Formats: sequence, structure tokens, C-alpha cells
Amino acid sequence: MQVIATRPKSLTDLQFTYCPGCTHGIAHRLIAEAMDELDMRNRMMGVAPVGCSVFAYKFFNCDMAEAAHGRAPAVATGMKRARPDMFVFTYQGDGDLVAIGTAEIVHAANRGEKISIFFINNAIYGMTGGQMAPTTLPGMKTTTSPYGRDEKDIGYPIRACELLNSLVSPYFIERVSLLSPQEIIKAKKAVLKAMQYNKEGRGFTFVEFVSTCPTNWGLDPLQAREWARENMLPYYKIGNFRDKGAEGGEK
Ligand SMILES: Cc1ncc(C[n+]2csc(CCOP(=O)(O)OP(=O)(O)O)c2C)c(N)n1
Ligand code: SF4
Repeated sequence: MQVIATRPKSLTDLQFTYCPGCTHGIAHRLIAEAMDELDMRNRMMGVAPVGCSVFAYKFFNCDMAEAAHGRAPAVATGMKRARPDMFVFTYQGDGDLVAIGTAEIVHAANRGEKISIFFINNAIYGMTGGQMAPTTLPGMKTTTSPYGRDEKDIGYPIRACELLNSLVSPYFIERVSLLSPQEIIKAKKAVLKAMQYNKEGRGFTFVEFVSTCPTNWGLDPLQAREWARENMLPYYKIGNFRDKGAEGGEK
């Protein structure tokens, strides 16, 4: 019998703990497939975040560490500097990366650490019950913004790719979405590119996934995808922001 799809070797056999329709599992799979295809697993070290993906250290079948909330880029920096022969990535939600971890991500990017960051933007704090995140959209209702985010009071949502793109050092920055099979195929290409650059030791690579949290958005999985398409994609525009490899190398 011809095998056309298997579970990536870079994922363990454990069943994911994510809610039905959550895009965390898709992002895990894309990263694991890239690790397999680029033959990086035996030299890969990942850093898991705090949030719904706190158990990422159980799901990825490579060396993994767990960082305190927001600190993954700092932990990854230490790992990569201590073991430059290894490949290092972090996996972080938006509460983790652009709230409590804002300083860590900005400075790791600014230093041009040779690590990959995979950033899951679902516009909300998922694990803790749907509180407002820095990425929550204007007018969006959450448990801590029951009348909708008021940008005059709270400020506008932070766009991580655009923020990091203001820095000189990052090597690769791209925002992708996980809302349809076609978009997932495109997302895979960005993950592969980030991982390839990681393998070649080129520099700091960052991929943001526009994601869904059906549970805390109070929608079913299909409605959540449509909601994200209508509301998130106009604000979080898909595209490549930086690719120094395509520009012919280091600037
Ligand atoms: C220092 C610290 N502050 C707060 C928390 C509580 N906390 C756990 S997960 C989380 C938010 C997670 O949201 P996000 O990073 O967006 O990930 P998601 O669950 O949506 O995937 C918070 C505030 C914590 N664990 N540690
Ligand atoms: S709460 Fe949201 S982000 Fe967390 S697993 Fe469920 S759907 Fe995914």
C-alpha cells in the first residue's frame, strides 16, 4: 500500500490537548514537518511557552525546555549561545510574546539571535479564559473587555511583524494564516524557509500565524475561521516583511 501521509517523526505519539478546531495543532504539525524535511530533529532544541501550548515540550519530539511566561526568547538565546552547533526555536502565543514577553522578543530580534520564533496570534489569552491580549482587535469583546476593546483607552493592537520589521537585525519576518488548506500550504513554505535559514545559521527568523481560538471566541471552528478572515486579516496583513536571503544575503 502506498503511504501518502504519516505523522511527522518530529511529533511524539501523544494526543494534543487543544480544543476541536484550534489551529495550534496545525502550527505544530507544520513545524514538525519542516524539522523532518530538513533533517534537523537530532540537533533541534525548542522552548515551550506558557499558554495553551504549555505542553509543546511533550508534543515535539526533540530536546525541549519550558520557559516562564514570555521568557522563551531569552532562554533560547542562552541555549543557542551555549550550543551554537544546535538549532533553536521558540513557540509562543500572543499573550506570551507581545504582553509579558515584549522586552524579550524585541531584544532577541534586535540582537539578531540565530533562532526561529513561531508566534501564534489568536487575538486573545486562550488558556486563562479569554482575557484581552495586546493583539485583541478594536471593539472585540473578551472577558476583560465585555463592551469591546476601546482603543482610546487601551491603545491599538500591536502588530508584531511590523514592530520587529523596524529593527535592522532580523533576517526573515513573515505573517501567514492557518484558515484554509491553501493558506496552510503557504504557511508551510514560510516555516520551511525560516527553518532553512536557521539551519544555515543566517540569523533571527520570525513567523506569525494568524490563528483561531474558537472556544474563547464563542464560535464553532468554521465560524472562527470566517471571523478571523473578516476581522483579523484586514488588520494583520499576510505577507513577507523581510527576507535577507532573497535580497542576496546580509545587509
Ligand atoms: C508570570 C505569569 N503571569 C501570568 C500567568 C498566567 N497566564 C498563563 S497563560 C496566560 C495567557 C496565555 O495566552 P497566550 O500567550 O495568548 O496563549 P494561548 O493560551 O492563547 O495559546 C497567562 C496570562 C503566568 N502563568 N505566569
Ligand atoms: S482555548 Fe483557544 S487557543 Fe486554547 S486550545 Fe482551546 S481553542 Fe486553542
